[in-house]
Amino acid sequence: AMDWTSYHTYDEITEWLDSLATDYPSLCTVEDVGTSYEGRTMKLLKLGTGPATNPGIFIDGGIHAREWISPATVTYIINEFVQNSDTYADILAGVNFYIMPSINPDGYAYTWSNDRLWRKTRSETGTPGCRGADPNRNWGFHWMEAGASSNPCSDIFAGSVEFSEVEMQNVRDQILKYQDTLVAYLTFHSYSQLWMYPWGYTTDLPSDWQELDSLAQDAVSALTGVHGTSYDIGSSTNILYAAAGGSDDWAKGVGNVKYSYTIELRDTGFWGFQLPPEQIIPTGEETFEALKVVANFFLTPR
Ligand code: 0X9
Ligand code: ZN
Repeated sequence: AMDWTSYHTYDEITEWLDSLATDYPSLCTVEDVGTSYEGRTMKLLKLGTGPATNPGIFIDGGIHAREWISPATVTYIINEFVQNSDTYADILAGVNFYIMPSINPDGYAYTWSNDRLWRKTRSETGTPGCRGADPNRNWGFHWMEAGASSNPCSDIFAGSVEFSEVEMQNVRDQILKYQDTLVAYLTFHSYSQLWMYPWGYTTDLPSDWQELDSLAQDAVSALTGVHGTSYDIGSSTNILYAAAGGSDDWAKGVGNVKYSYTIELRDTGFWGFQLPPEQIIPTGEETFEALKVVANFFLTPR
């Protein structure tokens, strides 16, 4: 059974998603959206009670294999909505969530079986002993222009071509499928406690950055209000580093999703990627408050 007092394997997460669709058919559905390089099934959960024309929020987690708090937080969010659907009836009736908690299944499985700190996918590169591309350097918008490597042995290897990684093709195709309704794209990483918006390929800011900044400020205020956790806000190049080929830049630049955010969850480096499981619930609680602010922002007044 699922819980948020420990981390869970890819298979456990996948089976839990299927069980939700069986147990709460009026709230959510699950769809197979493709297969990973090593053959794992990738799933997307649709959550919401309103029409398909409602504003959509796309959420993913686990793009970097070792960032375990990300799938744990995304599943926490799903569970919170499903278990308290009466409390959140307005949100669920007014926006649709399209959620993929673990979009690098092979890498994630490898962090359980072989190397806890693996980051990339697990595809063959042609260089023996050097597998995988950085899935967050692989997206086809200003690909390879900054902070990415053409060396297959590098942890920031961008891939042989843009969208070389089948897992990112699968996520891209889902964003395109719901593109007409999507108002926000949230991708969860760790760590550093940052709420970032584009661009990641340049120090330039998008023309509408003040709107993205303003919503981020409101979301982070709510987050900090729960346990006092502090976050920095800004464009990813300006507050972290330049890195092209990220999913956030593609969602905004090609997918045309206005409010595109990369959220670096807890902590600021004491535990780093190996955040103790005791912090899953508090991280989930504060992140959920931030997500509610985002969702309420898009609720059609009625
Ligand atoms: O480098 C990354 O992909 C992200 N940081 S992490 O430590 N989780 O690897 C930040 C990505 C920010 N967005 C872009 N650079 N587009
Ligand atoms: Zn990451």
